[in-house]
Amino acid sequence: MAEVLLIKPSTGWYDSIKSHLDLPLGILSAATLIDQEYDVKFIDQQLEQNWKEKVKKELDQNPILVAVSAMTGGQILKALETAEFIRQESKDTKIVWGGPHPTIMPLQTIKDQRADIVVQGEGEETFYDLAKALEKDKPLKEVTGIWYKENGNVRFTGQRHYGDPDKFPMLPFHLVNIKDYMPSYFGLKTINLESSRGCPFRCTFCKNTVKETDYRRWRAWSPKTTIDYMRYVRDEFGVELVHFQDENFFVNLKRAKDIMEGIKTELNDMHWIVNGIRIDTIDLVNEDYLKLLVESNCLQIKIGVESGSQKILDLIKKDINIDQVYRANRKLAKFDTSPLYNFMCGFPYETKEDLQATINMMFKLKKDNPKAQTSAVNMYTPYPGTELYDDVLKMGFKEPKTLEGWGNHSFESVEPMWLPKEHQKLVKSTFFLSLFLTGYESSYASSPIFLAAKKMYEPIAKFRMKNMFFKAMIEPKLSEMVLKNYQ
Ligand code: B12
Ligand code: SF4
Repeated sequence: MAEVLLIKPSTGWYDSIKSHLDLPLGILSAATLIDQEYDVKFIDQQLEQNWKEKVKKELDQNPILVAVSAMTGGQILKALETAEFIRQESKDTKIVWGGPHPTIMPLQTIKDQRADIVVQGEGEETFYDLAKALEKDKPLKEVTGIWYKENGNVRFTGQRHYGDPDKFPMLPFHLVNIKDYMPSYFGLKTINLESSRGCPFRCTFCKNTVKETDYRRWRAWSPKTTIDYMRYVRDEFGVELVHFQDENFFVNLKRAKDIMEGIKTELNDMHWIVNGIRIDTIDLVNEDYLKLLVESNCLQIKIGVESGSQKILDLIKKDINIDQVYRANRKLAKFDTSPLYNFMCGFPYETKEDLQATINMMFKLKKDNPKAQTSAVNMYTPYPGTELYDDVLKMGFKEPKTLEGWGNHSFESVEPMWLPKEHQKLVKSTFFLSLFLTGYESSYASSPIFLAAKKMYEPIAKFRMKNMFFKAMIEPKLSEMVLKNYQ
């Protein structure tokens, strides 16, 4: 059986504040079809200190391709380091890139000499067709959804429309040691899964709105498959809680209801939490629906609010209003589930007043609903292909011209030059302080060092944040030094 080697590059900064790894759903999903016919090997850089040795060993088996996955940001740097190593060790091995970044920036990715082929968008079918073509020496132009080089020219074979998830085989769990990816959330053995992909909404900062992709077309696993998946991970691995990574779980309310009923009646010893739910969905559904959510053991729902300023919500086309946010929160307060509200800052045109409105909203949500938690106020990072990106370009943002540049493009390092200098400082201080006001202990398996620091610093962070008292903030510099030594 021919071999295919998959490598998941480390994600950088996030590794240092987390005590566990996320199941690498992206690259594992991409492998679901090829796993049926090839000898697939998987290396997770975060787990393998000596990954280079392992890669070398696999290269001796002459894999038909080596594949890496990358999100925009630090993961690209690790993917580049990996690709460089492969080139050095075996210059003819085909290097394939996939994942969110190559999907939104395929041309620049394929132009890099450390990439031979880019898989754009959903991996399952394209990756399978590609492996087949490489194995049988067939022309790459027959594989829809890829970018490749031919006689020095870049070729694109056209966009592939995404498949029906229900038709995909189950994830190839056997490729990983599942215990490495089962942290304890809420004291329960947890695993990441998905039940849907994409989102039809139009938020101007979100990768789902990138024009050249099919991400806005929402597609989902059926309630039956979702329940079967949950049952499988419970019975095989002892999983007690499933964390759905969906960007918008509730697009089809009937489907979501059927899943909740299935969990309640067939899997009542299991729990779940979900990433993607919109505030207007909570506002829309009736109380029986929320009762069912609780009865199906949903411990947490993560809701993107993004800003407490209506001006900013309108700018980013979030299509929600402030009243809805408070109304939905009060409605949720009657139920035994914990909403975690996600916020962002540093959007273009944001002022001190907008930021203050966000901070006020965070405190008010917790006051109105003691079970409510808030995320870190993540700094807006522009992604190419989104509507807001064009604005920040006009406002002075210098687009990275290389993959390395995009590797350094993350909130830790991007200078928000679309904002006045004074506001940049406010944004950075807000982000830093918000890290200490999150609900990480119960919902997120954070590293012990981070949790200890959080406990000590929380009262100061609360005072500074509430009053926007950011004078003499030496703390971010200090923590940067600590993190650097810790990494
Ligand atoms: C879990 C998660 C994380 C985890 C780890 C993710 C990982 N890759 O290991 C952590 C917490 C570390 C993380 C961090 C961040 N994340 Co995140 N994260 C997610 C989340 C919620 C789920 C990822 C997932 O498992 N998806 C399910 C899989 C199946 O989808 P997929 O990865 O796209 O994979 C498919 C294809 O892309 C393709 N594919 C993927 N890999 C490969 C490889 C090959 C070889 C091939 C052929 C195909 C292929 O096939 C897959 C199946 O079809 C997504 C949202 C989402 N639902 O996707 C955001 C998401 C990936 N994150 C995002 C962002 C913005 C971030 C942060 C920048 C957030 C922040 N402000 O700090 C950081 C970046 C960290 C860094 N330094 O790089 C964006 C990515 C945007 C972008 N341009 O890359 C997403 C899409 C959310 C969003 N809608 O904006 N994240
Ligand atoms: S609702 Fe969420 S996932 Fe959907 S487009 Fe907006 S930010 Fe993206």
